[in-house]
Amino acid sequence: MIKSFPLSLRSKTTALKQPKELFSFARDIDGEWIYGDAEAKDQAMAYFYLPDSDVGRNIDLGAGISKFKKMPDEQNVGDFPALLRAIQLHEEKTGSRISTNIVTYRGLMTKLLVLPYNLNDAVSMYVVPFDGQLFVRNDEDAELARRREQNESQNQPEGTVSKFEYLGYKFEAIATLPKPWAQTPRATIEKRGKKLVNNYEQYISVVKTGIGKAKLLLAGEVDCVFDYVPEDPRENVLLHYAELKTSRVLQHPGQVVTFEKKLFKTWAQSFLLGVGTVVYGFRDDNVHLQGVEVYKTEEIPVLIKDNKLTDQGNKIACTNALKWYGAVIEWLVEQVDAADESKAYKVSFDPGSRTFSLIELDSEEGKKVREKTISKEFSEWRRSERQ
Ligand code: 0WD
Ligand code: CA
Repeated sequence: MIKSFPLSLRSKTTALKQPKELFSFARDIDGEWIYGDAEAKDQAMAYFYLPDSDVGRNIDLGAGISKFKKMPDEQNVGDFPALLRAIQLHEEKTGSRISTNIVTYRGLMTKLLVLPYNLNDAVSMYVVPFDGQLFVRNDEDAELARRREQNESQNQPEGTVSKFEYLGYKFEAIATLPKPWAQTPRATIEKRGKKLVNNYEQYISVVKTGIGKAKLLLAGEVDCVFDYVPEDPRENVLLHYAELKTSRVLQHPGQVVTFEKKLFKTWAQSFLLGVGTVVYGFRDDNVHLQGVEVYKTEEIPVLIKDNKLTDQGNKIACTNALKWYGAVIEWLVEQVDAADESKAYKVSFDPGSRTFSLIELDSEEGKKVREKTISKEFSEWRRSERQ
């Protein structure tokens, strides 16, 4: 069975739910997972701290690159068993099952949301119905092949990091503290420019959100707390989180066009998880930090809309992207029987033919994908719940 979905389809309305954090988990410097919301917050949350005096210091975002601790690409592909284990532990603790239509990593939904303005990027992911929900997992082989291709085209030896990839992690290291400022020893603040940089440590927020009639559980990496964590648990902590990014300084109109596309992707990524703030570090060609700009996520669609420099051509409209995303999610939920545990599907977008399709896998491949996606432990947990 192959079904394709016209790229021109849009839902009429985009009834959106404000995402709400259910819990968090984290990965430590050794690549071990930290489960439990309190533990993850205590051990892995970072706090934004970048005073103007630091920004004026011409910080070298390439410094320390030879000491970068890089997780091998094959291990850094969006760990599905870890997510399912985190969900199970949360369900055991609360005594209730999270019953969204879709369970997935945020990054995959970002790919769908930005698709109308990224028609040159292929998309490939698996959909596995289980226990009344659709578990959407990355096509890791395609992802790794894409990364290898990218490394080869940039003459980047495997296992090493390019200056441009490194500077993003370096910016995070110089712009955050491991504890709120008041609780951080002065020496830690002063020495953070020398801190070893790695891509092992990450804090992952798991949120419940929705578009149209569909409800989604999304797990996504959050870079830091922008201002403070509200004491009242009824307040929305997500609005206090920030996404950190870097960009080259903007000097020519052409660079503004490129930046706007990047800002659109960052908006999509942050919007899906409900992250309140986006912080951009701007660097020169020698990768020295030249300036910092803070954006509220909800303001970005208006900034893009009002940008006169990008008024020509296929002007990006965030609401248009949302209507596409809403229609695709609705279509997926309608097409795939979430109760049929004998099947598995691939969702893909092929830039060559510009087709967006849903393909039922043959029974052998389907079985493999199912086994890889739904861990035995999670399957047993949910089965025990059903009785
Ligand atoms: O397809 C996915 N969602 C992937 C997820 C592809 C590769 C890795 N991951 C991993 C992440 O490392 C993390 O463990 O999944 C977890 C969180 O996923 P997410 O929040 O859904 O991922 P996304 O929104 O795509 O990216 C968040 C961060 C990135 O930060 P920036 O500022 O660059 O958006 O996850 C990292 C990266 O730090 N990340 C990657 N790191 C190396 N290679 C990659 C990648 N291909 N993709 C995301
Ligand atoms: Ca980031």
